Amino acid sequence: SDQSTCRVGVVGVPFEKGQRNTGVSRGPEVLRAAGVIQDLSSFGCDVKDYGDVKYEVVPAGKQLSNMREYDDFAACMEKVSSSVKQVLSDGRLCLSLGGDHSMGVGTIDGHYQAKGDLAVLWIDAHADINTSATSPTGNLHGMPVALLVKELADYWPYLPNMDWQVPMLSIKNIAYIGLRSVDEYERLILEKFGVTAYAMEDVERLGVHEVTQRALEAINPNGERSLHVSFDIDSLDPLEAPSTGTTERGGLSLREGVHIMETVFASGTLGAMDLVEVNPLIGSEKDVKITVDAARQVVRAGFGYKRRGMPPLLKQEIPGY
Ligand code: HAR
Ligand code: MN
Ligand code: MN
Repeated sequence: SDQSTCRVGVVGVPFEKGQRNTGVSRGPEVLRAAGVIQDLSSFGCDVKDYGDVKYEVVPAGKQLSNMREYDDFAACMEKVSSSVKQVLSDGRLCLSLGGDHSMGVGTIDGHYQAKGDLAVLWIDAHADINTSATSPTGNLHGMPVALLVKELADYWPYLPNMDWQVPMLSIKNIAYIGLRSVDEYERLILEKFGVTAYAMEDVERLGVHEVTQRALEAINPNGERSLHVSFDIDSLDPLEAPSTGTTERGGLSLREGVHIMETVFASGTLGAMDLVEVNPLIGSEKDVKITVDAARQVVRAGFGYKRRGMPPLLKQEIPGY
């Protein structure tokens, strides 16, 4: 059955310097402790934990303007990229647990190095497509998409210690779902390049299934590209995922998030998934549990879990007396 072919490698990215809240770096630890890995093995995935990414900082020797904690970012993402590349080269799908969303630079770079041309589905309340010249905050978790796309390469200064990373994505091969907090220059970029972007009002108008099908069709019409899904937990409504640094009300329901990932799985194109921005130091204990449970449901849907139920793994006959 196709259950036994589900092979997954998990990479933890305890990185939080792409934004200002303490705690996101503990995402991998709380997601593992809650049972993300057992969730997948419980329905037949062969899961291997590759552990957490570690890095040593090499100072760039100059300050980069409006890119907070750049040295740590550059050093960490090089390691993230090699870990993700390793998992995929071992013949596994890759699940990367964040960590803040700046890690998308590392995970997508590693995915590209292993699989070549990609399609990227970016599920987020935010577009994360600021450059250092347009970012209102200097937070790197608002910039990963702009670092990855060829079309914006000329809008960056020279980035020391990032020579390993060459912008390789075509902006046409990215689609967004869930947008509801987009900065002015981000909006300008999305319009200028005609980026496929389904904001919340599109989810309302078309429904989540249609939006997801259209997004996948736009970025991967023949299904020949390996699909990277970068799932920011803040795409969900704060009622469903309160423990994250930049909540935006009016978001996706957990059911919509799960439906997107079930549709992704059904497409048969998934190569790698990121689950980012879970911050266990935000909110009450109950908030954290709600958020982590939501993350687990979204992840398992992406790797093949069906809400209608899964058949038994070993014994295929109905037990009798
Ligand atoms: N657009 C704002 C900025 O650039 C806020 C960005 C992001 N927050 C996130 N990423 N959680 O999706 O700083
Ligand atoms: Mn994000
Ligand atoms: Mn976000």
